[in-house]
Amino acid sequence: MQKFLLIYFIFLFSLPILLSQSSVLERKLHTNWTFQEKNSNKWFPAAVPGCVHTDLMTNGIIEDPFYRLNESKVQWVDKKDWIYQNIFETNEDEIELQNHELRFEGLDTYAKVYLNDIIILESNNMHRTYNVDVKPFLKKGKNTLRIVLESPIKKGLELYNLLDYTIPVSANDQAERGEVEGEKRVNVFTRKAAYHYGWDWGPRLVTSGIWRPVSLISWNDFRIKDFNIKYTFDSLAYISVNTTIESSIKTPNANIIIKLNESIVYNSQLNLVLGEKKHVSYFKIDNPKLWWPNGMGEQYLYDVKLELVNKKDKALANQKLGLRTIALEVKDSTQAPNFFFKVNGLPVFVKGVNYIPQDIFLPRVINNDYIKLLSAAADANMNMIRVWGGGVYEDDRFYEICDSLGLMVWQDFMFACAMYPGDSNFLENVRLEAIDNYNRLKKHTCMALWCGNNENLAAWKRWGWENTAIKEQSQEIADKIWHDYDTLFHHILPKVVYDYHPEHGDIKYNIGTDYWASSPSAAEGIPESYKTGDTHYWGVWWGKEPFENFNSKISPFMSEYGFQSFTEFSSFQNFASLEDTNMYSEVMKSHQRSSIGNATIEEYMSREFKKPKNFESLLYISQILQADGIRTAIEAHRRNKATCMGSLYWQLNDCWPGASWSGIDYYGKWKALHYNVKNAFKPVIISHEFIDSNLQVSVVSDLKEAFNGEVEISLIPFNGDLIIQAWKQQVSLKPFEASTILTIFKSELPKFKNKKQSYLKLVLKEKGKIISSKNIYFLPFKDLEIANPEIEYKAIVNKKDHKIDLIITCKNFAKGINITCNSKENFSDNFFDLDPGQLKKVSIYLNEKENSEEILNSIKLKSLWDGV
Ligand code: BMA
Repeated sequence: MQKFLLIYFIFLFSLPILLSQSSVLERKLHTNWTFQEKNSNKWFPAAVPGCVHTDLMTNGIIEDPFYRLNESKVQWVDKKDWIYQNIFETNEDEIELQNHELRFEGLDTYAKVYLNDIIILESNNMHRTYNVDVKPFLKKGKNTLRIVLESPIKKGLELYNLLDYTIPVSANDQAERGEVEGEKRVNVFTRKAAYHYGWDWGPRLVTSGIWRPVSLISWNDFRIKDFNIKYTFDSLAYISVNTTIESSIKTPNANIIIKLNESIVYNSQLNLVLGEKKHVSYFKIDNPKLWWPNGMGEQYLYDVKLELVNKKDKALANQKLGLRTIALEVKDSTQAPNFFFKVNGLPVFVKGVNYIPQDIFLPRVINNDYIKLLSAAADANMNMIRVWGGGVYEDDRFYEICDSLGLMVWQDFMFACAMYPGDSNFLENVRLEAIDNYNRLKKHTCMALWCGNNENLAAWKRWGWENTAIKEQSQEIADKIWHDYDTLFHHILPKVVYDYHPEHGDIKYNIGTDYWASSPSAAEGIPESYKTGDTHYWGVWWGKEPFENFNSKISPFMSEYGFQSFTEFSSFQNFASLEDTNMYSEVMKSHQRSSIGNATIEEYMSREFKKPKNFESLLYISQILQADGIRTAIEAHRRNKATCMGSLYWQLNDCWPGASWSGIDYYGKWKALHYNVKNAFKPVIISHEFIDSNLQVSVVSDLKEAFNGEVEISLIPFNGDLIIQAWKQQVSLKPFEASTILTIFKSELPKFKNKKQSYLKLVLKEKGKIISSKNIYFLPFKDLEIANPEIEYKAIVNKKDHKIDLIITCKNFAKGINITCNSKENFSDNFFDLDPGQLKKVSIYLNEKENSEEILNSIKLKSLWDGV
């Protein structure tokens, strides 16, 4: 945890800026905005970046849509057009500069932009950045910038009605809840985050707004428009820097200087020309330090600074540079593994998670949220995040933090669970969006893979959409829909990745970022097979299959699988009231968007646990259930690393408060799942599986070096009497190896007479220290005879380190010990099992503002025994 806190502070105080140029004036236009509903005459203060729903909330016009059932009261907002207006001043010095550009990094979505009543831009894609030359329109003194945002629903309906066929779209578009005419699912017509239209873990709140920064950029003479770094390395690294310079003067006397970690490594004269010029500079690094994913080594990042200077002016730009190779290796089904990532030449078992946007109202997500969430992922031993295709291409901060934490990024293009239009306007819009974002993100060391879409292929070929289109429309229409799919995902997007790929420049460099057309798929255009490619396994949850099936449903790369839980009680209290404390209350049903949600949690819970004794216990036990299930999956994937090289569960986080598959709730509270994932993703784990009722014990290592340790297995009665130390064995594993180290035949197992009163404990030690452990229960918890654990704790306040240490013990075995208190922060551990008579230390981290007395008085501990 400490390492991540340190990184957190470094980020807080040194926000890296990608392009900061002294001769270039860059001014954010983020103050003095007002907004109105079009054709009303009342203006209200507005926030930019922001969105209409949050502005309406701030002005007291709507209530918080997250609270109870309020979401349904604000469905009118997306049917209206909105106007945002800003009056900004320019002074004499500024207006004198030769070039002026307005940069819009995010307009959501159908925007007409006027500067001093002259239309300067019409945009229709929230994922794009628009740069507009405003020199002819900018005035000295007052300038009025007005942005008219048309209703995305009205526009969507217009486009929908123009088509003479129906494009299949999943029910995640909650058109009915959105009170859309004819319940038409219009999300695919608009290049806007699909999850705004609803998803099975989120509300339907279709926003409009200026969701990313707006800046006025003014400059004289020249500027660095862009720069890209390419490299190749072994014992020496050869670096080439491609700079695009834009100049409005011709002077022979400019110099281009490159500094690496503050030392000059390149200095050369350059002749500027009017307009754009490209310049390539080269330098070498002796004994280069490499960048590694989390858990495999250091995330070394060089600091590259570029200066363009002449006697009068100076333009600056900088970038972080991590030296690494990342490649996706795809092979045929006769080979194993056949779908895996190699970093710096070594195969990497991918441990990670799927990410969705952190809020339905995107501008509310701030730097701190990125740091906390991504640090939590790295802290849980992850090395990859999949940015799922129904959200957005994330903010640069997201990728910068991933670079620093060693989190590789699997980046979907923004297409999910739908087929899409194929007209030329749509395709060109998407192509430009892909270029914008590919170029922006390729500068990041963390980028590992670009993927065309999420589940569009699966929907068409496996969920039956193709057949329905043939039946309900015609073969010709089905062919057209597939043709449009093929054009977009097999031609346009891979071409962007190819054309703008750093490898495809003047020299063959080896920093790859690959393209995979659809997740899941076996190969291009071929649905998932479990033999090649990646899979989304949803037999558990959607198919109601038992958790044990995670042990056998294993493919070369598990890019999705998951199970839901509820938020903890303190989070519930933020969005609901005490009258809602029933799983089937209107509020609980409304904050559950999976069509089979609460009943499915209840069904799985009844397989494993006794009926929770109250609502609070239900919430808590749902988290234990989810954590146990997903841990089964992670361990199974890791044990089978000979064939399976990746495990990304669904999902890391939430965009609103409610039931979902997340391991961290909307308020940042770690669920039981996240604590358990941290253990399951440790570099070396002990694990088990019953095969034909024989117990197989395995050890899995992701270490680059060999592992030597010792396994101990004991039979422990719940009351702690007569612990039987049953097996002890030395283990030696080769680098990256997973191996079954012991099989205990079923004939040996009955030695443990009383299956209701004892459990088997697997412990893995390295140099005498426990590094991983696992409890095996012989029956479902509901059939075990667990007594009151009689948990006790002692609290020690550590003011210096802002924490409270709890020393916890129990007389009898305790399952899922859950600490709650008023602290806003998470704990060093939680939801853990404790052996009878053992001591466990847990730290509660406090933030600067938290009062330790208050926290101490609010501490409560419970375990499964208290909940049923
Ligand atoms: C996956 C995702 C999402 C969805 C999740 C849970 O397949 O791609 O579309 O939210 O399942 O159903």
